Amino acid sequence: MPNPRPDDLRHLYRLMVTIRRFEEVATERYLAAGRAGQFMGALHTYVGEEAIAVGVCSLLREDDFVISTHRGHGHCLAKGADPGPMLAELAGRETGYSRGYGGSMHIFAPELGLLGGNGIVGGGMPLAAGAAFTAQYTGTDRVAVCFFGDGASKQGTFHESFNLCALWDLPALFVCENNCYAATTPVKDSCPIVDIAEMAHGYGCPGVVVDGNNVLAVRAVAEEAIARARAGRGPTLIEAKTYRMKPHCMVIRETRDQCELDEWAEKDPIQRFEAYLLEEGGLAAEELRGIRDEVDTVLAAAAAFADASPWPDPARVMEVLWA
Ligand SMILES: Cc1ncc(C[n+]2csc(CCOP(=O)(O)OP(=O)(O)O)c2C)c(N)n1
Ligand SMILES: [Mg+2]
Repeated sequence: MPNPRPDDLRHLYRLMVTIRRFEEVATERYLAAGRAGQFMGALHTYVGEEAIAVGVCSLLREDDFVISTHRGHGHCLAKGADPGPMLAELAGRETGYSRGYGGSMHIFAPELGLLGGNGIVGGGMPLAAGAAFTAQYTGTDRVAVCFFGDGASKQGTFHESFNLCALWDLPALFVCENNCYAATTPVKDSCPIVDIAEMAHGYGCPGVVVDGNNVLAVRAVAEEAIARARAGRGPTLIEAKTYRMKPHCMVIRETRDQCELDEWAEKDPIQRFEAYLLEEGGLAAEELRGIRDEVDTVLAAAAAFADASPWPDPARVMEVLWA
């Protein structure tokens, strides 16, 4: 894969910073709501995993499908979602992507190819197989990307869905975000093999391990897998090794060892990409600061938009959102 152009590098950086800052703003707002006696539902942040969604989604077209998870804000933003309606959804407002009915785990924007987050671990995989089937059956070269966690790879849905995609050469990409834990369960306590990617070989498909904290490495493996899917050669399983830098969600206290947290903090995907951009990408520190400032401005406007938005009308609660 040729080195990305400076414009591509800026785009990747902006997206990664947008995801990080979105999660920070969402966390602040969640805590503030709690102090005010309101509960905003679940909030699982993607801090530390930004390189995966950005590396993969930056290669997708708008008409490609993305099937997300309970930890899905990064997937949505990387696929082109607007932080305003996203924060509005988190706040339960009418202007949210799911009209405020879904919250953090149910951001759904079919116009962007986003087929939703999912509160059911492993629930997205059959949807991804269905989307990939649709792409093939209707004679398009669209692809379906299914993000899921290491924990979800132990669900039957993974095996059923991957098997079908392999059998019918469906244009799917399964991206396992192995962040070392499923809630508080370490992956070594639930998985008999070191590399989840190996599971693809049982279905005669490529399974690739990649450093999930390196956006350019993720992009390189995703490019090959997407090309394979578009060419009608079937699915690939990418296992992106990463780490979530925050607790599982807002209501579970940190259980992980501090040394381990410190070790992974050294591999922060944004800091690593910044170092690359400055040393090899030809971008200046001032330019990166400018991008971060722009992202802050966008997120401040998004929060103001959410706060100024109306609550959903209870009289319309039974209306079908998407026919
Ligand atoms: C079918 C099902 N089982 C259990 C849960 C509770 N639960 C929510 S998130 C989670 C951990 C999922 O781990 P993983 O797939 O590795 O994703 P991560 O949270 O690490 O991103 C669990 C067990 C659930 N939501 N759905
Ligand atoms: Mg996990």
